[in-house]
Amino acid sequence: MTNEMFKKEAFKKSVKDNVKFLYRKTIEEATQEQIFQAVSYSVKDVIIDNWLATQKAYDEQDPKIVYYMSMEFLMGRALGNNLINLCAYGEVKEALEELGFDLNCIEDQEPDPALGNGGLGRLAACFLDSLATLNYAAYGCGIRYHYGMFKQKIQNGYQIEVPDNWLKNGYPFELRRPEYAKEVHFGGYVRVEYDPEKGGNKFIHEGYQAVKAIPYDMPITGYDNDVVNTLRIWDAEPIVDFELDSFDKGDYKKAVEQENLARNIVEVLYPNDNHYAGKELRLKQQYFFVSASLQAAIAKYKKKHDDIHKLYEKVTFQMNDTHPTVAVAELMRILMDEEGLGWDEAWEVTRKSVAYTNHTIMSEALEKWPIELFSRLLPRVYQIIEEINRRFILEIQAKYPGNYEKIKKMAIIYDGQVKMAHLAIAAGYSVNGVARLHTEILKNQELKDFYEMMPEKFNNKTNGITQRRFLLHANPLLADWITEHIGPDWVTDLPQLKKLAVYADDEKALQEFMNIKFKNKERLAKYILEHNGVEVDPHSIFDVQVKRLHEYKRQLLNILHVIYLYNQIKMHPEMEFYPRTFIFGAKASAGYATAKKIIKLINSVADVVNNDTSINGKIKVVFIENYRVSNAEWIFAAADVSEQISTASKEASGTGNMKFMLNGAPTLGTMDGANVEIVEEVGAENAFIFGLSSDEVINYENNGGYDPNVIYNTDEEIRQVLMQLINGTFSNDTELFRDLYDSLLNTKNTDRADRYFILADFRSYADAQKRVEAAYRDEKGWAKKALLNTACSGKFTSDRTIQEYVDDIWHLDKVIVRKK
Ligand code: B1N
Repeated sequence: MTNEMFKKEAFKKSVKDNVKFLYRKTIEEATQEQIFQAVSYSVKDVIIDNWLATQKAYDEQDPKIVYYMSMEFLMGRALGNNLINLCAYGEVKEALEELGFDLNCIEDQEPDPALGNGGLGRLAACFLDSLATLNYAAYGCGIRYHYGMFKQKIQNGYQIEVPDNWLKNGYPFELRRPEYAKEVHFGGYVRVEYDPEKGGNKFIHEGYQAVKAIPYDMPITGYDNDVVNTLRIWDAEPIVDFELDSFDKGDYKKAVEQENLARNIVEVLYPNDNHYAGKELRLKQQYFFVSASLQAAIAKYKKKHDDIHKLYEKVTFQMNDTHPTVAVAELMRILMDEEGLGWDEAWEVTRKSVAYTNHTIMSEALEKWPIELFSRLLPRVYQIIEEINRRFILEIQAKYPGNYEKIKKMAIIYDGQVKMAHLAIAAGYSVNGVARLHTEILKNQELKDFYEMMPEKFNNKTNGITQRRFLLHANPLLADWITEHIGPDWVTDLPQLKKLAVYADDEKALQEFMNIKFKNKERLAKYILEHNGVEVDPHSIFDVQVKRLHEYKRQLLNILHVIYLYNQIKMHPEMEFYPRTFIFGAKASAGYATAKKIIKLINSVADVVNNDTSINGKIKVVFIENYRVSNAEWIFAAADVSEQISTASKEASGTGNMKFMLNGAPTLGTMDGANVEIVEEVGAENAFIFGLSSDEVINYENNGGYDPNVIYNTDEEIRQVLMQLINGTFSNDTELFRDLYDSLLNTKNTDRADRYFILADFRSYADAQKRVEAAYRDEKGWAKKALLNTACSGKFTSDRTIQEYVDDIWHLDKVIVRKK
């Protein structure tokens, strides 16, 4: 099913024409980047027709729409993905070859739109792919950051952050829509006036600063169904230029301030993952895109419907964590102050329209805004939150008379802070966690009081990933092999992969499966040589941990274990050891000192180990610079072992774990997040599980932690590894890693020692690693495990996740797009 446009000759002509129009060049004269632009415009041309057809279908069929509200969309490159979803990848590859170009190199010209940090942002991107593929009407709503996630350079082993100017050459897959601009107001004060018509008070917001929000739309193509949905990201522009006339001299200062506000607001993505910094600009960003998105959604609804009381029948807002939770109060404001509804009517509409997803229980990620800041920046919105809080407290009191503990724990405003999660739960009609274990922890621990008061709101939606990007595009060899064996339906029906299980004992199939893995390892080895200058052996075990750097994810456990193995090999040169390549990739938040120090440690260990000829290259350590969506695709395809080693209870779900599994890498992990469900699907014999359970961890935590010094004092080998952090083994500066050493043993900090149970889990981890090695030596046994991981990964498609959101939360209708 290909489009006319993708007939080779027509496509080649279109590319040539674009090169001519855009650059006044012939195809021979154009640079690779210019070819990328020209090809993208040719592809966009096809997409625009589908986009129009989709809008028309939505207009005619009037389906309910979900607005996925998220501060982050980690889209990754669009060109290859669009070609995949348009089923035109092969044709376009050939057409370009005939013009003398390699599609892979052309794809490589595209900046990686990195408008997100990690899992939360990438999940949003996978959800958009699945929504379009499943024929649901959806908008992604977010921010057009001028600078996305920074580029990471490694210099002398340290992370250096380089600005990501992704818009520098213009981004071909976006469309500016100035006709849908909206105004957003900050600061000022609220004047209360009696309105005789209403028989009540009117609230008039005055003295504010205004910013113009301009939407840019990016097309989201569904797979082979002609659907094109929209990711709408908002840019900010000053309002002064078109209102300058009305400014008297006294307003000049304000005009300049407004201009600065507009300039700053969308400048940069906060590079924090699982961490709340409490910055005023961040709250401005949140309100900015939430207000603009809600205004646009309501304007669209009103075009077709005249009863705003029934908004929730056609519209639902999913809040991706608490970051867009100000939506609750903003919707109330619009309904009351602009649409003229009374409180009770507005509340009825609001509580039926908004739903909340929780993505973390890490306490440092909880958003709690100081009242002073909040009320100064958003005076009217704050007023509304106060009233929501007052009424919510009355409800708590009615349910638990005299129980003031409950109020203290559950109030939306308490201790001088606005607690965004409490607001989201009090207002939302649904509260979900992102893996079964995580949801259980929410219900029984973190949000226990809320669950007891309103159990009907709570539900689980285990995360998923799109197989279109993370298998079909990322791993073409395996994708083709699978299609040869079970047909192509897995592309939109991932549980079909189960059919591969019959090959689990078929020697030829296993051999082919592992040959593909080997080719992917060669591809990655080449990348590593080109980008890191390190030579790695594709015959070694590729043991991979790629994800954001965070203490709870325990990259430190991994590298300490590498040191331990290194010591073992040095001490027992004759011992059997299967060569291993430990591959890391991780960005650390710019302000997260411990995380950055762990990056330095990994690189320092790499320096020592990789250059120690006495170990005959048995261990290699590689830190892949600038881990991001585009190189992730190659990394997952090449992995033998998937390191998912977070402290149990801390990783809400994880989604990288699913991408490894899909590509045939068994999990080496703790019983945390979605690992639990991965093991359930693939069987414990096809994974390597270790460590404390979440119950054990939570138990320790509720009782003041545990004492790592007992382990330090009794386990000589662990003690040696720790000593090596501070005795000059990995740095001449013996103080360099002192903080890491201290964090584990608490000889200096007042904080709890080894918060993330690294020493507690060390032995169990080392054992699991031994089991990995033994299993890998058994070639056929390993191939079977690898293949079964792919075969059993069907549950983890985001298509399944989205269908569950639709069935249990959103209740959307399918839309069929037919082109004339
Ligand atoms: O969300 C992912 C999960 O798979 C991960 O387990 C989880 O860690 C991740 C504040 C976050 N939770 N919270 C964040 C990101 C940015 C920020 O500013 C918090 N990210 C997650 C998808 O469910």
